[in-house]
Amino acid sequence: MTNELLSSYKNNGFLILRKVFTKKEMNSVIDEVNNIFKIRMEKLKINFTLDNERNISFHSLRLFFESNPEAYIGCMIQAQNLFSVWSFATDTRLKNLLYSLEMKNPVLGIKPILMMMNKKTSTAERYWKSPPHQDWRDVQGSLNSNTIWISIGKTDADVGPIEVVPGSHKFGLKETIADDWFRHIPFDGEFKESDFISVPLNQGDLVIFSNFLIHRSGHNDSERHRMSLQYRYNDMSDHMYCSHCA
Ligand SMILES: O=C(O)CCC(=O)C(=O)O
Repeated sequence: MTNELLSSYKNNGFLILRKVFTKKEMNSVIDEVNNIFKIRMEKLKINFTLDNERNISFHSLRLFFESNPEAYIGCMIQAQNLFSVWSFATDTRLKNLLYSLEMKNPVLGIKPILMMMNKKTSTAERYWKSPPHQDWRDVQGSLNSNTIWISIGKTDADVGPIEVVPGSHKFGLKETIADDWFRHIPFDGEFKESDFISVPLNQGDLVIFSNFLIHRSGHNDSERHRMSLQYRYNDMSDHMYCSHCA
């Protein structure tokens, strides 16, 4: 990690790193997810077909969701338990990244998450689109806690990349309003709609951001799912966190 990248992370509250994971690694996650769906869909006699990029075809998934939303959601729950999803959480590349961003004793903040989001396979907006928020409000970890968001497939404008407000981690913890999702941060004069920037990523790229950074989901009602791996970390060396959590 160069000093330039470190100071960019400190100033902007996020850092984009390209090609951290290989296509092969990301495709193996896709294959594992496919397998979960395939097993369940075949039992339910729902046609399982792949598109030309190895994903389950959107048509197949939508048919599954519409005919049996409980089973679809069950598959998504099982996808959280995939070996690959958990193995990347402790990957040396991520550990080194955390150390180079000056985390001294990183620990996982919550369980690993795999998201596969699309408006057309969700029962409510809260399942595919998060409003402006800071992860710290929910996770309440160390002051230097962060989130690593890895793009499993291509996260381009069609699928609504994550959107961030550069520098907003310096605002501290913002007031929030309860909503259907959890709690959102209203526009309050300190930041506005046009401050959001979109973070498109290619397969295997990642964005790491401070858990105080204001961010939200982009819009995806395309015919593709937006797939990401998300890991949140705390630092046991943070005095405040250490004295509250252990
Ligand atoms: O992947 C996304 O769109 C954002 C998810 C998110 O912000 C969160 O879960 O905190």
